Amino acid sequence: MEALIVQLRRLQETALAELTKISATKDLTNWRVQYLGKKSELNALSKQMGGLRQEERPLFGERVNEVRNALEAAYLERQTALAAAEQALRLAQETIDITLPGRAIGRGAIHPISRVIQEIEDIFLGMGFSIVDGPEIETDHYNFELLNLPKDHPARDMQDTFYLSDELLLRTHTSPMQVRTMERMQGDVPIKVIVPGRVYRRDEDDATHSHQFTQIEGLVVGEGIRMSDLKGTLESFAKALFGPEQRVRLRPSYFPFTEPSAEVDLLCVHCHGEGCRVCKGTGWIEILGAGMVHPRVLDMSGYDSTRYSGFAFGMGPERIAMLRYGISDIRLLYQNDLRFLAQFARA
Ligand code: 2NL
Repeated sequence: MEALIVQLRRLQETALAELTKISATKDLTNWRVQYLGKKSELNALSKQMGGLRQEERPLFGERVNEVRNALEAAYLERQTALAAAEQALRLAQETIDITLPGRAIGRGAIHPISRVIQEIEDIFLGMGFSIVDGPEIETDHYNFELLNLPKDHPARDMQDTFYLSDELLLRTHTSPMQVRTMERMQGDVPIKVIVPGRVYRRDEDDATHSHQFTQIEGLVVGEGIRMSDLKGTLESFAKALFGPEQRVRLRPSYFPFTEPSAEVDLLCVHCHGEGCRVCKGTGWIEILGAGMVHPRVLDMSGYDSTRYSGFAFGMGPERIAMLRYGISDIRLLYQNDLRFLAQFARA
């Protein structure tokens, strides 16, 4: 009995000493099998109870239970501690550094040409105009013929054209869409439209010319429409676009599709009339071409020119964008260089 008790104590000491060395859950399982399993030394010792005397058995049994309970308690404690340590390690490894700055997503900007077009559209919508658009591939008929530019007309040389075939071409102005609008309206009045869109001319590209650019044209047709209506409309437009101090000045000019025709100047947006580099000292800058719709154009589109009259105008959003934002080279508007475009992003 004494020897067995000593063996039990030694067993407990060894087992607990081994347990403290364990640092992985897999080794912990092996330990439990070794010291608490069916084939453990503890089990073997407890079976020796049969060889003891009757009165010794309760005490020995009590000792065996004490050792078993001690080992089981130590096992559970170690298991809890190991699980906690392993979880802490996993959490530490899986930590995300939320202080690391994210990758910024660049904010886009509206292209300066689009911005100018939107602004001009808003102004004319406010004056009761409608916006129409149409095809960039047009027929010679709509692009030239119906605009009083017959095949032998010298003004056709002014607009060197990209022809796709004898009859098809890339439109050289947005006027064909205004002619189509008059046709669609079948003699009804009033017509008040603006037509924004891309147009094409065979030109060498340089700082102020592009073979492809945008245009906004306007057309008003009704009874009793006069030159003063044209001037008043463009004056309201100029004030809305460049401020209430703006003024317009008409100079005689020539377009095949208007008579009379005029170049329309605005007070220089840079020096406001003083004279500077931008306006070449004149105090005025040309911004539009305009005129009273030629009687032949009205008649060809189904509006009796003895009863109806109208005015029309055309302008280039590129030129307005360049004046407004101080852009010196028109090509910057087409190259889509992000360093240029990003300057038009709103905060
Ligand atoms: C310019 C000049 C202009 C028109 C466009 C037009 C259209 C019809 C009838 C008569 Cl359907 N005229 N358009 C008239 C005068 C000038 O544009 O310098 N554009 C950039």
